[in-house]
Amino acid sequence: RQALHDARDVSVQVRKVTPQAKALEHKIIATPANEPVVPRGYKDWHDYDRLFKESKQIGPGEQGQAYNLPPKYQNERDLLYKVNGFNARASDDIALNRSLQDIRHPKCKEKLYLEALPTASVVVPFHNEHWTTLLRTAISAVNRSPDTLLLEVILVDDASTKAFLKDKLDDYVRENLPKVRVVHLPRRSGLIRARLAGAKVARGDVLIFLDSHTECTTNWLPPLLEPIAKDYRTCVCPFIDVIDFETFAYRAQDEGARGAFDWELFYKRLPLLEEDKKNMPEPFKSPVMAGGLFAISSKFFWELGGYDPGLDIWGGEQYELSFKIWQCGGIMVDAPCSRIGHIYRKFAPFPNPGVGDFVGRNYRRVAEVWMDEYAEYLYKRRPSYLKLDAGDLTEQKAIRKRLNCKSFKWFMTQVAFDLTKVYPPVEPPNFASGKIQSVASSNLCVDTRFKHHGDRFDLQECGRGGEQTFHLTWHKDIRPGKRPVCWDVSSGDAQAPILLYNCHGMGGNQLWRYDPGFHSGDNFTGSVSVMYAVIVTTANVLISRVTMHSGHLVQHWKSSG
Ligand code: UD2
Ligand code: MN
Repeated sequence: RQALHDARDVSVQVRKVTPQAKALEHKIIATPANEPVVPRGYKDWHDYDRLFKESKQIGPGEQGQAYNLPPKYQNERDLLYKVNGFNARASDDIALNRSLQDIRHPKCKEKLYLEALPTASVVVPFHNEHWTTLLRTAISAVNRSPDTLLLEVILVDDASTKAFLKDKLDDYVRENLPKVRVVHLPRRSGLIRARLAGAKVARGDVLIFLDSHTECTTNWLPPLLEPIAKDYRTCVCPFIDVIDFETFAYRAQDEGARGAFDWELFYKRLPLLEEDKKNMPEPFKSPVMAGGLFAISSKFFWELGGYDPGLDIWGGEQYELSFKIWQCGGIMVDAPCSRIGHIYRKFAPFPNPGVGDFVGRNYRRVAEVWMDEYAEYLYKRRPSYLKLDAGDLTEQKAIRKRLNCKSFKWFMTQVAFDLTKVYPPVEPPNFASGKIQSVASSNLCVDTRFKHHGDRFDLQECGRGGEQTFHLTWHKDIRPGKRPVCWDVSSGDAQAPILLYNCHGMGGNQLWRYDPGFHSGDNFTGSVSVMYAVIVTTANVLISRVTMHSGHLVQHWKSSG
C-alpha cells in the first residue's frame, strides 16, 4: 500500500488513479500504462486511503447498515425519541466516524474535477440537536473533505436549552476537532438568522449550509464546488439521501428529481427532463432547493442580500433564496455525485416558541416580495395569511429593484415551466364525491374519523358523525373532506393495510380508479369479514380490491397484465 501511495503522489498530475481503491484491496499495483491521462488542470479528488480504511470498519451502523437497538434500551430510547423525533439512542451506539456504502452513480467514481477549486466554510445551525448526530455531521464533513478545500465547520447554536450543548460542546470541539468552531446566539433566532450569523463569520469562498443531523459521503465536496468555480452565480445542491429515523440505515431517496412546490408552498418534486437523464451524473437545473443542504459562493449570497432576516424560526427561506437566485441572474443545479444523508424526523419535537404562525408570516413575506400575481394562488388556499402581519418589506423589495430581478412569471414559464401541469394554480374539479358504502352491509360506510398521517381506518355506521365524505380528486387520489391526507397503500403485500398518508398527488401508492363494473359476487381469498369494494386501485400493473380484514381496511393484490 505504501508503495502504491508513493507512486500516486508523484503521478497524480499525469494519470488517473481511480482503480486505486480496488488495487489496494486486491494488492495489485495498477500499471501506469493502463491508466488514462488526467487532463491538465484536473484532479481525482478521491481519498483512497480513507476509502480503504472505511471499507474495513465493522460495528453498529457501519457501512450504512441498519442498526437495531437491543430491546433492553427501550426506556432510554423512548425518552430520547420524544425530544428528538428520531431514535437518538441508536445513534449513540454508532461510531461518530461511521462508514457508509458508496451509492453514487457508477460514473461518479471516475469523475475528475478542477484542481483549482474555491475554499469552503460549512455552516450548521442547530437548536437542541442531539449530541452524536450533531458531531457526526461535523466529523463526516471534515473527514471526507480534502484538507485544502474545507476551511472550517461553523456550528451555530440557536440558543439551545439542553445542558450538554451549553456546557460541554465548546470544550469537546476545542479538544477534538480543530476545524470546527461553535457560535452561540444569545436568543432563539430561528434557523434563517442562525445561518446568517454563521455566514457572516465564515472565511471560505463558498458557503455550504447543512442541517445538524446529516452525514457527508464519499467525495461530496468537489462536485459542489466545481460549478461555482466555473460561474460564481451558480448555487449547487447535493442529492439528499435518507438516514432512517429508527435504524440509521443509509439509503437513497431517489436518483434525482427537480425541486418544486405546490400552491400551499409544500415542497414537491418534478421528474427529471429527458436531457437530464441522458447527461447523468452531470449537474442538472432545478427550480427550487429543498432548503437545508446547498453550496453558494459567499460573494453571490451577499450580493443577493443573504436571506431575508425577517424570516422567523423555520420555513419559507428555501423559496425565498431559490426565487431570488433565479429571478436575479443566478442559476441552481443539483449535483448527483455529491450525496449527503439527512435524518427526516418522524415528528418535529420543538414546541412553537410562542410566536404564532411563523410559517404563515414567512410565506407571506416571500409571496409579497417575489411571487407577484401568483401570490393570489397561495392566498386563495390559505386566506388566513392575508390577516397576518408580515412586518416591514421595504428592504426586501428594494433588493429586488436594485438587482433588477425578473418577474415571477418569467420564473414560472422559463424555469419551473412544467410545474403548473402537475400543480395547477386552479384545481380541476373532483371526479366524484360522496360516501363509500359497504356492498355487503349497506348501513356501513368508510369512516376516517379525522385520523392522521400513518393511521389505519375502518367502517362505521353510515351517517353517524365521523368523517364519511370522500373526494376522488383530479389527482386520482381519495381524500376525506378537504384534508390533504390520502388513502395510501405503501406495501405490495397481500392484504396490505390502507393508511392515511400526506397526499403527494403523484399517483403511485395513492392512485385509485372508480370501477363501475364491480359486482359483489366476485371471489376473494382470505378471511374477509365485510366486503364493500366499489373502488379498485391500480398502482403500476397491480390491481386490487378493498375489503375489511381484522377490523381495518386492506387491499387485495392481484397481479394482472
Ligand atoms: C427542511 C430543510 C431545512 C429548512 C426547512 C424549512 C432539508 C433536509 N431540511 O426542514 O433545512 O430549509 O425545511 O425552513 O432540506 N433549527 C434552528 N433553529 C430553529 C429551528 C431549527 O437552528 O428554531 C435548525 C435545526 O437544528 C436544523 C435546521 O435548523 O439543523 C433545519 O431544521 P429541521 O431539521 O427541523 O428542518 P427540516 O429538515 O424538517
Ligand atoms: Mn432537518
